[in-house]
Amino acid sequence: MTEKNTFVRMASDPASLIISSEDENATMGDGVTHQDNVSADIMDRLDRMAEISESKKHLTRRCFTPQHRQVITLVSGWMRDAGMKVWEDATGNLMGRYEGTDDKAPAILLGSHLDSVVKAGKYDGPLGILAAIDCVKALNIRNARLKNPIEVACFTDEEGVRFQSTYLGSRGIAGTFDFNLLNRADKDDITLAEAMTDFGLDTDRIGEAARQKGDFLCYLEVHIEQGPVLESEDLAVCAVTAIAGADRMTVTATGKAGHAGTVPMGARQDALAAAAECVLTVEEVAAAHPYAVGTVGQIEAEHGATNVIPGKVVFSVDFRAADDAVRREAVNDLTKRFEDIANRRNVDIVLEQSHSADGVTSAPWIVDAIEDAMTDLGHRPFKLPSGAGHDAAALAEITDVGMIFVRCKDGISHNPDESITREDAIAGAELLLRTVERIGGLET
Ligand code: HGY
Ligand code: MN
Ligand code: MN
Repeated sequence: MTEKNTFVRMASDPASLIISSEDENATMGDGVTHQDNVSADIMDRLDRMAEISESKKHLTRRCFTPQHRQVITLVSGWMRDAGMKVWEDATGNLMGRYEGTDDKAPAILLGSHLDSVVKAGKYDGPLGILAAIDCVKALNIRNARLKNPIEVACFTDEEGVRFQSTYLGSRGIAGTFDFNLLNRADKDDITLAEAMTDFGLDTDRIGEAARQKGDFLCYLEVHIEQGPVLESEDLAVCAVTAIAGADRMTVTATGKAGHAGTVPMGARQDALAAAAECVLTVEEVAAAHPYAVGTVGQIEAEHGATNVIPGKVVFSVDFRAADDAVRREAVNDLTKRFEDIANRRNVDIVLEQSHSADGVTSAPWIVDAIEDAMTDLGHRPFKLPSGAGHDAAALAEITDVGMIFVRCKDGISHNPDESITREDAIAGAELLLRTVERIGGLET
């Protein structure tokens, strides 16, 4: 039964939606939509978050740092203003909840991550957080309630920069937190357990962050594409079909330090030369496998000096592929070739796996809801897989997941030149809202 001034739109599922006449798509004169008003200052808020950095020269915000605390303080205020109840969970995720009309219904979980890589862009993580907050704000100012509650998660540590941990907060919620990480130390020799304790958390209670499978109807995340496809398709947004699996390793090459001027080339056990050959091997093996990528992002010669033959070198390997079997085969190939290099150069090479996650597929019903919402909003429906990892991959353990990509300039990310337009940021927030309305059964 619908009230005057309302209309019913059949949702992607049998349940119909009752949308108030102030449908957020209705223009408020000169084409300005409801979302334009709700997210009018989204770029200013993203700039504000980007100012909270460990460095004065660039944006770096790792987990459990004073800057993590500062950004929680800032964002939690925005979450309260949007109408949410706000708390921090036992792994340091900042959480918010906007009640629905049926308190027994599972929540729709939205969100993204608060942490960044080193010398990061402004939008990787924070865009998804603000899109989620604005989705709730858009409902709240219309006094609209879904059947399902909405929860927003601002995850502690997705990038894994400080402790090579990745998905730390989202795995806390998924109940897959790796407690072995607690003894892992950062570059200042502070362990994760110490950092979490200093942050005000009790590491004995980490398990309390875990949510049950039935708690959520789904998890939806807005994120910049971090690739060039949407730009080439001249599209602002799209649905994400899958998230590639990844292996991360820390490799230690141990040779023999020596005098750069006196040790003949044939008698050297040069750890850095061995590591350099490994780096090029990562590149060759990735190139030899379909849709695989391999990266050595960090390398350090211990006590390195110009006139010393490096005795010990530590470097990282990040290896991914669209297909899990291909990734596993490639990593095996890599391991064997590292052994050959070790034998030929009389250098010891040890690989320690720091992360391994298989690929994750978005729930088809969510991809459909996103594409239907794209049609509602006048976008050409489009979808593509993600080569980048996202918290959605961790949450897939306990609920169906889906993602919305937003176009970013030249596909640049993990780089201060990361750039999006205000219109595309708002388009991402608007598509999230429409998808949530389609999934959540809006009631006014
Ligand atoms: O590494 C990734 O794919 C993500 O940015 N953490
Ligand atoms: Mn990200
Ligand atoms: Mn990232």
